[in-house]
Amino acid sequence: MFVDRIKVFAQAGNGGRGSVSFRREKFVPKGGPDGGDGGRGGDVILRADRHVDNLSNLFYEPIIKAKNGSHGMGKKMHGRAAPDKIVKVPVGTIVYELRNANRGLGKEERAGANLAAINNPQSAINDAVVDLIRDGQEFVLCEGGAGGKGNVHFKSSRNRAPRQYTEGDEGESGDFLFELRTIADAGLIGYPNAGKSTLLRKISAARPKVAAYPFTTLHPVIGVVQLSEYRRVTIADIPGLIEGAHKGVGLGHEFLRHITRCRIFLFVVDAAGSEGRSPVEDIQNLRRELDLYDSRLSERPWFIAANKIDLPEASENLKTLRKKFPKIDLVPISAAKGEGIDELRQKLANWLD
Ligand SMILES: Nc1nc2c(ncn2[C@@H]2O[C@H](COP(=O)(O)OP(=O)(O)OP(=O)(O)O)[C@@H](O)[C@H]2O)c(=O)[nH]1
Ligand SMILES: [Mg+2]
Repeated sequence: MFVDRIKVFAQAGNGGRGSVSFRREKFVPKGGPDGGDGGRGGDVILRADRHVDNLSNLFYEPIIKAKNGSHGMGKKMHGRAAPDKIVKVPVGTIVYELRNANRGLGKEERAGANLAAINNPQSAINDAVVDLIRDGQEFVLCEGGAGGKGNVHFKSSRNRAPRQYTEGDEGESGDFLFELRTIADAGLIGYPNAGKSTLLRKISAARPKVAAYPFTTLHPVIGVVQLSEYRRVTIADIPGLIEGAHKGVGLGHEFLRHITRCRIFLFVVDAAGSEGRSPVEDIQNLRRELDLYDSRLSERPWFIAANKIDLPEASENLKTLRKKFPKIDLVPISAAKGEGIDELRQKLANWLD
């Protein structure tokens, strides 16, 4: 299962209570207070891990809790600090705190607010708490409570047998929205069946499914392309887009956020027009969808991979494509037959420099 958006409740551990205790030993009358401090509650820590590719582990465990610190004990013994709870998330995870989280709402009200937040993230959530963009990057999402003080701290000249202590502090908690925005150098944009996944299989070790029906790819897949011994780039294959994708038609819109961080876009187009559409219009429509989704995306560098040139209809369309987009780098390829792939790899290196 691929999960790229999920609501999570996180709670750090509470600090342990301080202890009230008095030293009792043979030959030491009135030994004085010796109650130790409580231990610290565990933190909830997020760690970006490149081996994790989506948020599905949180789907089964949407409540993250760190343990409480132990209470203090006699003989000035401190309670044990609780271990931190470390949660691995994919690189590219953005965390938002949900508004109203934890603010005295009833259970149902809270559920309603959270649902609204998920359906309309812009309106109901606060700014991002953190954006985990590097492998190994850590972030303390909820801090554990400090331990309470034992009665040993409350001894004074006037009170030699204090019974005071303090409770441990409560650990931080909150409702959060975790959202994955894949990080890749290049994003493949195209209609369903254009051959995006076939291409990714050809140039990387990634194995997205390929089939002759639309919407074969149901979630983003990242491929690593080894350009040289020292140079590797990542490419994101996202589900096919169709007109209206920015409004949620097809599968497209849900996944467009995965290409918002790509440095370049590679438009993969069926140059043979094998489904009766014109490749030129395909590109124009796709460009419009990007623009409608987020106008900043249409300003990013883009290039064309004119696919399926093994089919005879492609040659005429290639000419029209070149005429229509004279300033845009175009590489004719056949992802299925492996033609033009070497040239495409070289161009990728140039484009990304
Ligand atoms: N003739 C020919 N067919 C190709 C070529 N590349 C891909 N195909 C075929 O086109 C169909 C769709 O390929 P996919 O790679 O699944 O297309 P996609 O763009 O990933 O499609 P979605 O995941 O549905 O968006 C498959 O039947 C492929 O075999 C090519 O270069 N030439
Ligand atoms: Mg595909």
